[in-house]
Amino acid sequence: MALIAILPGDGIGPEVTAEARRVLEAIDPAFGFETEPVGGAAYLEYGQPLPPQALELAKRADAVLFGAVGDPQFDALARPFRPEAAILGLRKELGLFANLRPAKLFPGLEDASALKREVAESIDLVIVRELTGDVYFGEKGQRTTADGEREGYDLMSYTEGEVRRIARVGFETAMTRGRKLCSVDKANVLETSQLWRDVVIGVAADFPEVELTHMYVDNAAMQLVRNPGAFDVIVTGNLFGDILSDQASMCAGSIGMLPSAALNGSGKGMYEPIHGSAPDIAGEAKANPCAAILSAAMLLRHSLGRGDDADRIEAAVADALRDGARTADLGGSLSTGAMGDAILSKLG
Ligand code: GGG
Repeated sequence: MALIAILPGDGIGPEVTAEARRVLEAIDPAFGFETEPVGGAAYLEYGQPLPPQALELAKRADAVLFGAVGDPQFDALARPFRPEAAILGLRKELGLFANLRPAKLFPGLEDASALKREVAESIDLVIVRELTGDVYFGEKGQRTTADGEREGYDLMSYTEGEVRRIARVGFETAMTRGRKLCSVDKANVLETSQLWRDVVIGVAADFPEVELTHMYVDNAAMQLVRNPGAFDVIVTGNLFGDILSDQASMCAGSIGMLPSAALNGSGKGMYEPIHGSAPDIAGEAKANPCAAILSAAMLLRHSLGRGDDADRIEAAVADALRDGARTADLGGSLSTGAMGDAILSKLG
């Protein structure tokens, strides 16, 4: 039976992954689970954010359910010891180059959206974010200039191969949906983006049924709040995708609603809510578990070949929300566990 690695991480990570695990147990009591600390929690216990046993578990498991990492108490640490090194290390070690971030407004959440109701209703898109390149993984550091000033740098680079493989995921995703792909870059300024655009146009030849458009990232940020319904699938780089998906989440009601799947093309994947560890509400049972539960649904669909069970979970979330179940971020007062109960009660 499938082994699911749970890496809860920091802050609200353990609270939301606990609810996602309850849902997975309800789907199939035979699933196996193993848990290891990562992030700040692992640093405190083992002196490193991604201990070898956590990485070994992630490699051995059929799929990984990740919570969130980060805490201001670790801000002064050198980068390799900071909690975020766990998430970046896992993505790199597992080769998880493609990040699917669906954003849609669940019926009933119109008033929670940052947008006007009639605009909010139209949002139903997927952001395909490149996940193992760009400034996150380029050469980085701090140095002193000739004038004696401190200077920080993060190299932005993409190879043709890196762009080609994420572009293919973008086109393939568009083929499963509305057959519209918007490639987001900053090709009027950045060399990486000019290469990005050339390569995406080359890949488009293999997908004649998909309507391809290009948009500068600043315009995409504007269009996401002006007319999100115009987007079907967005393919973009690591940094732009990180920022645009947080923006899209507020259009869809809350950052607590957006799941994600990080994939490497082998069936193996790491699934996590797009939100961070929210240390301000950690331990208060206020966190919205929907994004983690929807991430568990993506895990079933993409890594375990159980699309019907994924559909059941997504329908249960929609039903619970339609009945008025709300955590604080959605304007309600349910605890994390009570929101999990509301969703479980709809699973049938
Ligand atoms: N669950 C998402 C999370 O923990 N985010 C914190 C983080 O390090 N994010 C960086 C990124 O997603 O690239």
